[in-house]
Amino acid sequence: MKQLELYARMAKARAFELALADLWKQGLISGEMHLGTGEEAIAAAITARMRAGDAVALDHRCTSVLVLLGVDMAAILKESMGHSDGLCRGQAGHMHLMSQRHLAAASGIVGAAGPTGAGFGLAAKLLRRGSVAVAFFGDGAANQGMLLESLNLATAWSLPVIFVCKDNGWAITTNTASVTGGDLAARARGFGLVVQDVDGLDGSSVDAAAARAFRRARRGQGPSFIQARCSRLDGHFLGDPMVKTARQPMKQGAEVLRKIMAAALKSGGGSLTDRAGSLLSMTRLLVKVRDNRRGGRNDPLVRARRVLRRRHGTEVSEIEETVRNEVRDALSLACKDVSQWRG
Ligand SMILES: Cc1ncc(C[n+]2csc(CCOP(=O)(O)OP(=O)(O)O)c2C)c(N)n1
Ligand SMILES: [Mg+2]
Repeated sequence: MKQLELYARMAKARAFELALADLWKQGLISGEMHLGTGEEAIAAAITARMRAGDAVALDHRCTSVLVLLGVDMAAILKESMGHSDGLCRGQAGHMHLMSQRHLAAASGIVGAAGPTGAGFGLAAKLLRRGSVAVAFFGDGAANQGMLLESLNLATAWSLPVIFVCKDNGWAITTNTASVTGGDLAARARGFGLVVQDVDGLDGSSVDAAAARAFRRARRGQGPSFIQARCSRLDGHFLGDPMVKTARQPMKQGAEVLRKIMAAALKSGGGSLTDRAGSLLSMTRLLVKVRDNRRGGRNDPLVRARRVLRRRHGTEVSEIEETVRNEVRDALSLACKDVSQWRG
């Protein structure tokens, strides 16, 4: 059954990223850690339609897609920990993971998935007819010039590229609507792409859009743009202060409020009405952030489980057990090697 298959993929992606989060919390991964929690339905549905010869360009939230394409989980874990035996010999970290065998390349340069995806699309058109390139990027990236240039070339050259915009509404602390002129779907349509706007928290909706986009691309009918609306469940990075404030308003928010009130009482700057307005919009944003919590109503796994639970409860539990075991095995393999390496 398609929904169970999608759920199994989503659960695997989630279990893997929770393992990454654990390693990061233990201090075994240095630097920022960006998880794709909230994007699992998108990753699951799109990767399920990919086959050998298809290529994928990824952004800084790349691990779910790589895992679902079958990249070795222990190798990704080792890479994230900087192990010389990792997927990219410890040189890539978690944001620049690549696998030549899977034709997959990630970049932390926001918007880079556009040109990389278009390049993969050109290679598919010239060298591997019937193959497809997928470019995953965020709503923030959709305002980058190089991404817009890629949309243009993809239609001008009728490249078999599927541009997947994972629209979570944020670019770090910027509410992307506040810096986006017009709307992304209309913009992509303006470049001549076929556009679909879908609920990215629902695997079946993404799957239906993916079916159409892959069919077009494989038949040589040109590029598509899927705008998939999703959530950012763990903030921009792990330990995101905005998430901490939103989720523990009494603890964190009081301090923020104290500073804002102190600033409001000082003379100069905006009027009291302006400041009150800012405070109100900030509170609204924090409520939005609070609602997007893992395990909450905007969590795609919670939604999928709710649909499946009644009729397929046993299968759901089995799936969860299986993916937990797979990830645990990868984790113990990766960490065994790490302790040898560190010792
Ligand atoms: C060219 C470039 N500019 C800025 C940054 C800093 N930066 C990292 S992630 C990010 C936000 C990206 O937002 P979006 O594309 O919506 O992805 P999201 O983090 O929401 O998944 C920014 C601005 C960067 N890495 N590269
Ligand atoms: Mg975003």
